[in-house]
Amino acid sequence: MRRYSAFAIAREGARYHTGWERAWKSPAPKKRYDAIIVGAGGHGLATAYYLGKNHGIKNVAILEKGWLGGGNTGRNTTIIRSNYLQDPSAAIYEKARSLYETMSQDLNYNVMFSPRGVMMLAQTEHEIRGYERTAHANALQGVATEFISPQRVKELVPIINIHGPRYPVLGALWQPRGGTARHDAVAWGYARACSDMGMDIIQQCEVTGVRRDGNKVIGVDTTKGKIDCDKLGVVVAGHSGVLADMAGFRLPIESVALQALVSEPIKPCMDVVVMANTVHGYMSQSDKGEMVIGGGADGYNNYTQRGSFHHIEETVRALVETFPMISRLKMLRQWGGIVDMTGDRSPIISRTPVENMFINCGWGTGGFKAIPGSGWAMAELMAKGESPLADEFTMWRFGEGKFIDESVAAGVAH
Ligand code: FAD
Ligand code: PYC
Repeated sequence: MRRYSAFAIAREGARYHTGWERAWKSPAPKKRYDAIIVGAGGHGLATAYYLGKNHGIKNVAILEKGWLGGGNTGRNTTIIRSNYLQDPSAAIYEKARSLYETMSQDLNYNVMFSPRGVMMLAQTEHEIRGYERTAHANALQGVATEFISPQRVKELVPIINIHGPRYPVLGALWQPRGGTARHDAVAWGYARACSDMGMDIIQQCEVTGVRRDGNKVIGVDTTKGKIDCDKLGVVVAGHSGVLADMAGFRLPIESVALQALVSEPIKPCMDVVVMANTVHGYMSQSDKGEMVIGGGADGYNNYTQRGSFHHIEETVRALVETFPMISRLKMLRQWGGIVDMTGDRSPIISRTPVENMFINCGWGTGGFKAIPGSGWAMAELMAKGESPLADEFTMWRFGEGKFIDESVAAGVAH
């Protein structure tokens, strides 16, 4: 086991946070790789990392059309939890949550995992039943959650108003080992570890075509030229449909914007994460003191990575009854990311109709929490042709009617 000290972590963090990452030199692509991963978001980087670490496959390139972590990975609100209903979901999200617990040591990079606890408020009778059912399912799955009373909610979150006239707090699904992590540190930590293994992370390199010999993938066309590979992993979130189209098949994915905003920094006032799904809002406090706030997804499909004023208004208006103190906060920043939604709100980790081409997408509004588990499963699938964690998440389940319905656990309105 590598030794590291708090000082070493701080020094590493400073090196990245002061702009070292902006000077990351993308190497020129080689002519051929054993595996190419398209997309240097968290899921793509984690896939490459576990290909090297778990399966010894290190002649790997990660191709990114923008900059590493610049997609949803660097735009998300970092909630980590594994309180899903269905067994295959609980397995992969809990695997991911448990890998987050030791990620800083594993990568020797401080990802600031903070298991401060996540609660999902029940504000209707219907939600009480739903969350009690999830707590029972989680008990059988070995995921530690419990349904707690309104009084316990108030003890854990003193700033909450549990007696709202329209949306009283009737209880909550509580996962004490859920929490948050620093999103860009997760991307940079995996990136550095991949680079240390000799992998190439090539930024400003957009994949523009998938090349095949018959039905077998042989490489990609990119804005930096042709590159050959034995295996291709496509991990591009909201652009998955575009890549599938290049390879000649269709995916059941819709791309929509999900927005978030942060307030000015204030003194520590809330040390857990709260999601209020009936009112379509959620909130946590960052280490800098900003209140991190998000709402539901936009109601129409698009590829515009932007926020909008009407969305701020809707989200904040919804949350103000439950958190009256936010009515006096100044908002600082707002942004959007393009999330890849499937019909059953569960991901796709799958072989494709093209031999040796694999796809990982459909994490929708909730994939940050899954990054290590997803990378673990995708790497296993690419290396061995199968992975127990990924078995149920094939793209063919939509044709077979074997949905993994997680519309409640997804936790964000869409
Ligand atoms: P991305 O990080 O988007 O990476 C995909 C990469 O592929 C991008 O960098 C893109 O540039 C690249 N790419 C695309 N096309 C090409 C191409 N042709 N060639 C090369 N590269 C290409 N999840 C949670 O679990 N908890 C949360 O609290 C949470 N909050 C969220 C809040 C917001 C506002 C948003 C937008 C999302 C949120 N999510 C959350 C969801 C989460 O961010 C995503 O599910 C996750 O980050 C997806 O990671 P990824 O690696 O698949 O995608
Ligand atoms: O999946 O927990 C989640 C989430 C919260 C906000 C966006 N996604």
